Amino acid sequence: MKTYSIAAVPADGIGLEVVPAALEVLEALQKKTGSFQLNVETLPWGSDYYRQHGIMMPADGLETLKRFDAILFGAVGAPDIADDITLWGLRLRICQNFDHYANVRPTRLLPGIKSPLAGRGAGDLDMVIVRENTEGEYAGHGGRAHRGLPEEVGTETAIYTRAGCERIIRFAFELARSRPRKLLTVVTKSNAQRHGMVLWDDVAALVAKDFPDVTQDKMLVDAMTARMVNNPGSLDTVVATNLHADILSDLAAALAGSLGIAPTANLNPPRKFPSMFEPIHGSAFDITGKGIANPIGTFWTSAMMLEHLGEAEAAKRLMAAIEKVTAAGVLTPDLGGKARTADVTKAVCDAL
Ligand code: GGG
Repeated sequence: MKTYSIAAVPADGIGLEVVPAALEVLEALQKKTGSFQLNVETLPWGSDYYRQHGIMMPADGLETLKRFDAILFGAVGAPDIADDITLWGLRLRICQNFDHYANVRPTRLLPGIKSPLAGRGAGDLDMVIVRENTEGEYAGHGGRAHRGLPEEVGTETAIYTRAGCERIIRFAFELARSRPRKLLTVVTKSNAQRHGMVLWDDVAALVAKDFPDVTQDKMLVDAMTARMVNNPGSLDTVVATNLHADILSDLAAALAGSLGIAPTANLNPPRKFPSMFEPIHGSAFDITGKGIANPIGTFWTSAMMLEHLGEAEAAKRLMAAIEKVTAAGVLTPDLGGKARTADVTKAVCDAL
């Protein structure tokens, strides 16, 4: 039997509810299949850790994480701590230092879930957004000067490197090639942003030559939002910069019914560092502690984690159980249902 070590970092808000729910489901899955074992260690990092220690994770936290095969993450963000401190102190610290350059965000309509586009082509919604995850608008380059004075200035410089563009675009082409429709949409804003975004377009045109079997089209990010709403079925694999893809994937999740069901994988494709799996949603402190957080995004990302670890059969089984439960209408309030986190978790365990 194969054994994998998993670092669970629930972190903040509803992360502390959905990650334990996913661990319960993974426990049921390993008992049922008997083909793999997960040794899970939960690391108590996040905003509470910050309140006690002044940092979101220990100074040697990255060294600790390197020992694991994968990381199952919850969410970051707390009402009493600045968002840039929580995000950069934990989630981005891990993604940047572990070179998680490929952020993969699949979206499709699960059975029993109603899209806000119902009756308007939403049935064709089945896309995967590849988000560049280490540079671009999240390069962390910039600063503030003359703080508090009327002449204060803040700069936020997006950085696009040829190497960074090429590796993510190549990754996206490979992914597009592996999907039946072999269609890749490259999203930029190269009419207005005439340096880095034009570099993206140039690199995409070069990389496309290595993928003659993949159809490529180009969209400006503003027009892309309209296309996602008006004709989601015309999209399959999408690649975009860090910020653009972050925004587009929230839209995609909303079109698929709720941010609560959307998963994301932060991958280090050469596997030099453990990859990290998490729901797209944040800490959602408006519903924290109410027991109604939707755990489906964390279950789905757990299936992605299993697939990444090489447990494709178990991943399929978990997805089938999730779909059985959504089809049966066991849904949390964000999806119009009355089920609680614990009800959905139990239903998925039973379905397994
Ligand atoms: N589970 C994802 C999460 O906690 N996201 C918090 C957040 O604010 N993320 C911003 C970003 O990823 O750009």
